[in-house]
Amino acid sequence: MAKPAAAQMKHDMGGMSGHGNHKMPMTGTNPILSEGRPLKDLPRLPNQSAVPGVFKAKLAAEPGVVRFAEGLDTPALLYNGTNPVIEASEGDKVEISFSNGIPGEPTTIHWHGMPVPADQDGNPSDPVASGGERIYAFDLPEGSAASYWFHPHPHSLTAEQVYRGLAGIFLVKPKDDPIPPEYGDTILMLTDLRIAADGTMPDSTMVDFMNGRVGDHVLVNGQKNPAMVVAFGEKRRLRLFNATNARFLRLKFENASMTVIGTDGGLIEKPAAVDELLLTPAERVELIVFFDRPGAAKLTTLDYERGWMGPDKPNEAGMILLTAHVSDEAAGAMPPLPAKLRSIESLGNPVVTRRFVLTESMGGMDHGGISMQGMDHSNMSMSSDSMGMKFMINGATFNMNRIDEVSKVGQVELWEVVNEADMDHPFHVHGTQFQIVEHEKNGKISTPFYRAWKDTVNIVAGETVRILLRQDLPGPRMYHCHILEHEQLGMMGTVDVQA
Ligand SMILES: [Cu+2]
Repeated sequence: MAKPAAAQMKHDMGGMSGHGNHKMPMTGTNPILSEGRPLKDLPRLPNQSAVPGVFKAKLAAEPGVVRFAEGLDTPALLYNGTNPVIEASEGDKVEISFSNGIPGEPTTIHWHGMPVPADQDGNPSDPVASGGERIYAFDLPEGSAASYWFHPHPHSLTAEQVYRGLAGIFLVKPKDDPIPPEYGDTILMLTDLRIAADGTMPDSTMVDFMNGRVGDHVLVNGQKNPAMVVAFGEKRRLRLFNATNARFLRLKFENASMTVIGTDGGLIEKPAAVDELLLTPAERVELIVFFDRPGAAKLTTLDYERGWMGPDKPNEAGMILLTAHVSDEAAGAMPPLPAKLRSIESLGNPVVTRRFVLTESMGGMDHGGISMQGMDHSNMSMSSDSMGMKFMINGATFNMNRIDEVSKVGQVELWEVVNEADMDHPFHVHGTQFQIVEHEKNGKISTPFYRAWKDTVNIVAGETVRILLRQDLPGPRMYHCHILEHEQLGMMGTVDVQA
């Protein structure tokens, strides 16, 4: 029998303060999650405003209980008891009355990728205390239609609040959508669950802090390998959100064809057929999947080397995330996908160049020299700073009271992000969308296949990625690694955008 949620949460929340002797769940005793159930839609947050062009709702972050495995209650942190979807339109005014019902912890809501004012964007410097309330208010400008998401961003607590369940989807719809409505519009929110034999989520270990926390099960809308039924010849619009703390998802659709139509910041210019794609933490992709073969089409994972350190390297390949059963009955006539989806102008010539160098330090030892072989991980749950692991940008860990860069509203900048670490780091910038100019590794330069708006880009170990960006709203903005444990251990900085 599960303990009451609040008591359980309190117990679980103690894990990062260093009392540390929680055991890793034993292999073989892990709960089995049932597969193949019909794919559920995440619940929509109802609009409480009757005024056209206004979206108003209440959101509460609070402890709750989720049934992931048969007969087991999993204490979690949720928004209104779930992972809600907010759907609004370009031009709308948004007003979210937020309350923090998490016992003993501050939190914030960060509107990931959205062009919201800095003081409405849930910065760590704007916490909502436990029991406190605030209103997040912002307008959705023309051209902002995209697949965004939202999650907490409090100082030193983001990683834990997110893996315990706090995340939601924010869809901004365009006034005129070029994608045929016959394709539907399906949200697939990918999360990563680690669940112990008693149904609880174990505390993070040192390996989790090093690599980012990877779970036992990658879930879609909270379900393991859910099923959808499609007609032979049907085309479906699928929006994939990587809402995991640290999973690198190299994805393939077996027995169906994938075409990319959108990225973090909305539609790309022209559809781009792909065989596979890499979706790193916090990234989104919009796909048209063409079910052009009978049988079962499966969204599966392929192997990816992202520079794992220490033991417990997860097997990335061969997970089945979603199964589409293709019926024998042919779909009705499907309108074609337009050849042109939108225009994306280049941001133009930068007037400022900034350089950000990403490095790791493992407790004073050279990161290549640390040996994790044979370490007993029953005792590896400990406070993150006790091991002295650091993740840095330009040699410094995050300091909330320090401005690292000073910029100007409307100024086009070239950011050169250099990964001198041994792991990949997905780099995210708040408050705007950027354009990737090029990737450089070992002197070899490659340019993206298509122009796209992005707010998160994976920087492969040893690679330099150059991006163009412009902030249109003033105020302090964070930039950080979206492996949330790395963000927590310092891989974050602040750019102050001046009016
Ligand atoms: Cu990182």
